Amino acid sequence: MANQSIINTLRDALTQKGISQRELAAMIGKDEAVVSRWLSGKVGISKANLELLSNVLDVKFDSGATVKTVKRKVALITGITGQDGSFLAEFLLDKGYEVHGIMRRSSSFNTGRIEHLYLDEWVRDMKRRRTLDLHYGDMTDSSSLIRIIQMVQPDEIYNLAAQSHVKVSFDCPEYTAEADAVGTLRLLEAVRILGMEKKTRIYQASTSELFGKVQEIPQKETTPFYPRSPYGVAKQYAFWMVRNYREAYGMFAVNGILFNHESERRGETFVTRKITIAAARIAQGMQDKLYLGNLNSLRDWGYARDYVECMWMMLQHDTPEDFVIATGQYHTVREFCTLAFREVGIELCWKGEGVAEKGFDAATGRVLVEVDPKYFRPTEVDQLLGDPTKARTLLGWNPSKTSFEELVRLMVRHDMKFVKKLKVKAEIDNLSI
Ligand code: NDP
Ligand code: GDR
Repeated sequence: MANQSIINTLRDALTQKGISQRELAAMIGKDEAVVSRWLSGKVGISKANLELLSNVLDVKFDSGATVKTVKRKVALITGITGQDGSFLAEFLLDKGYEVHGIMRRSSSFNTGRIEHLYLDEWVRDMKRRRTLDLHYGDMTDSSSLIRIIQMVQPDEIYNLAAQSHVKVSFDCPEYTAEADAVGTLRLLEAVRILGMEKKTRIYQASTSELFGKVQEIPQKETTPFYPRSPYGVAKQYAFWMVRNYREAYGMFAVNGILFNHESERRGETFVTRKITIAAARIAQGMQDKLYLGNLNSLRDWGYARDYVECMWMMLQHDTPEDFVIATGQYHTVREFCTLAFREVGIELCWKGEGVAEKGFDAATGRVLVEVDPKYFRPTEVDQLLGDPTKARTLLGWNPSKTSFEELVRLMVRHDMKFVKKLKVKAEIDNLSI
């Protein structure tokens, strides 16, 4: 006869995970009748089969015959299709989390950054239980947020969804407020309406844009805010809402005040990726010139993969607190450009001032970079430099894991390959016409 506690625990695991006897049988390659006999206690389960069940169901066997279910932590990521969302999903899956993401409907696929995490498995067997699940929703739609949070019952929510482009926020200020400011309120309210204030920890993607016209250098957690764009103002509303819900309802809700972080997955209209793609295209003869806005702008640029780790660390901390996340070093847009072009073998030299400034290929004298005032912002954030001391001391986070030079290098190397593929594809398309 089988040990009753094993049977009970296996039954619980199947119920918790919503897996039928038939599905379990398919998952472990056995006949359904065998599983049925195990669960009815008519036959015992061998040690090898217990091990197999342990692996597929995430149940742990101790040295005695008892079995304890190890509940995976459940995380919900808004903005999972974005740069940070994709890195965070990878990070949490590696940590053994069950990960859910909210994606919005779009007329074409917007899941390019996360396809490697779910598509294979999904295409192979749609019935198989996945550790990454996507749900349609939108930060402008409370009902979708409530429905998803109720269904997923997350232990942790990472609110990364936003209209995140500062320049675009001047063109679409109302939508930016809806998604970035009121959207955050909708999320907080959803958790409160569902009575999950004590269960669910919330991370809010706050930003160095809160400091805007900086009131001190470097900026730290206590530096006063002075946002300079509809985006910055919307994020300031969200920042204070998170703090207010923490103080008013005792929620574990925290702000990560993250400075610019970039990667090979960065959106192509942000300045770093715009530069690395252009450098790669120019080097491969696919583009003549790069047009930029403010070359003097100073930013504290880090690597996105390093920053998502810190989001998680904030939610594992004993107390809910806000943290500045930055490298503590800054560079101009011009410096980023010089380094990126050097990486593809082009040495730039700069001549002229203001809108007349140009970047020349030192070897050929060809103009490769020019200023176009259309990329200027109505109000600019001239410089941002963060002080990550609190995160380093309290969380043990390492702000210098990836250097500025390494960041530029890894982005350019990625884009050289990326552009090469585009070039080959364009050549094949031309041949087939
Ligand atoms: P991205 O622009 O790459 O990603 C934004 C994500 O939000 C995308 O998944 C996007 O979906 C989604 N989204 C936009 N609007 C809505 C909406 N109305 N409802 C649901 N989802 C929506 O940003 P990052 O990954 O770079 O940044 C993540 C977060 O961190 C953002 O909130 C950003 O403001 C903030 N932040 C970013 C910093 C950075 O340097 N990267 C620094 C500080 C803060 P879709 O793919 O369909 O567009
Ligand atoms: P930012 O990033 O506004 O800091 O917001 P972005 O890369 O757009 O601009 C950085 C600086 O570069 C200057 N710049 C240009 N910017 C763009 N996009 N295109 C250009 O051609 C160009 N030329 C010069 C800008 O004026 C600016 O000073 C990012 C976003 O990820 C936000 O969501 C996030 O909150 C902040 O970083 C921290």
